[in-house]
Amino acid sequence: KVVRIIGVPIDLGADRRGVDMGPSAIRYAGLNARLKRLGWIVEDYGNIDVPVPETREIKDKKLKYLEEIVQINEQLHLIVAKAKKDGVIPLILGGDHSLGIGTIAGLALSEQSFGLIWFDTHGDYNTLDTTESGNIHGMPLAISNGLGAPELTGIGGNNKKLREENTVIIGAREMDPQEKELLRRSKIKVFTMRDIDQMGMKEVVSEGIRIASQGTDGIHISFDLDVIDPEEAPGVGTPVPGGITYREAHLAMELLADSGYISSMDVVEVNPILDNHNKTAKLAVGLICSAFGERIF
Ligand code: DIR
Ligand code: MN
Ligand code: MN
Ligand code: MN
Repeated sequence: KVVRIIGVPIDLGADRRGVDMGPSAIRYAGLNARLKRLGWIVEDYGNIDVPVPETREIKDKKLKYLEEIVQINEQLHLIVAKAKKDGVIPLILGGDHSLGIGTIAGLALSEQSFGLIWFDTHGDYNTLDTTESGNIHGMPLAISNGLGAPELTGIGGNNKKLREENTVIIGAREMDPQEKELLRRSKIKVFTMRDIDQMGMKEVVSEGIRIASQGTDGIHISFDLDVIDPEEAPGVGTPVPGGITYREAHLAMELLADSGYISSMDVVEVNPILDNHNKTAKLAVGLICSAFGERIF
């Protein structure tokens, strides 16, 4: 029972500065001690080296900071692959969601297969052709599915790294028009906020677990804190009203923990600059603990 924490203080994938402080805020909220109390052996790898935007320039407005993001995800994918090889659970702290590219590329190098549950307001399924912002944090799911800039899809080998039929998005409520079209043409299962309203979180997550676990060795959770309503999680890169509640988020993590399928996790987009006394980082720690087996009673 070993969890290896890997911090990725990156904010090159998004316009808003501040998510680079996410790993620090999450550790400050007591992550390591709480995981230890749950009986986990915690190996903190520290943070990956990430360049500061002010020291770089944007070369391509459709793929901002491409070179830097490639270099960071090259590092990350090797560290994640090593964690899998060592038989520990990688827990990646962001940073913006562009780090999802490196995590998944690393997981794909492992002999163990995985399904994916992507908790997010957004589809993160933009490509070079569909992006309106040029921000790479809006692209990691598409990149992992082999769509987009070859410099990014090529990390860890030029393959499609996920199985569409084992991939699920939960909590979607804001997508770009062309991104939506592209996602519709995939086999990825999208549960929107409306689905959660109608079916309830329990049904949505149970169905998500069924899809992601079918024929796979485990489930990777990629959790963008912006999926939670900004009332509860104000400190995120891009707050959007109408998100899931504090309780729904915990229920989702508890059901995933009960399933026994969790094999890796990203927790991304915590922005301490927009936060209220580290509320969002504290919530992130609580959710990680629920995912790692903490129970109310
Ligand atoms: C938007 C926003 N779809 C983009 N994406 C965000 O920039 O591509 N993802 N905020 O988390
Ligand atoms: Mn995201
Ligand atoms: Mn998002
Ligand atoms: Mn994002």
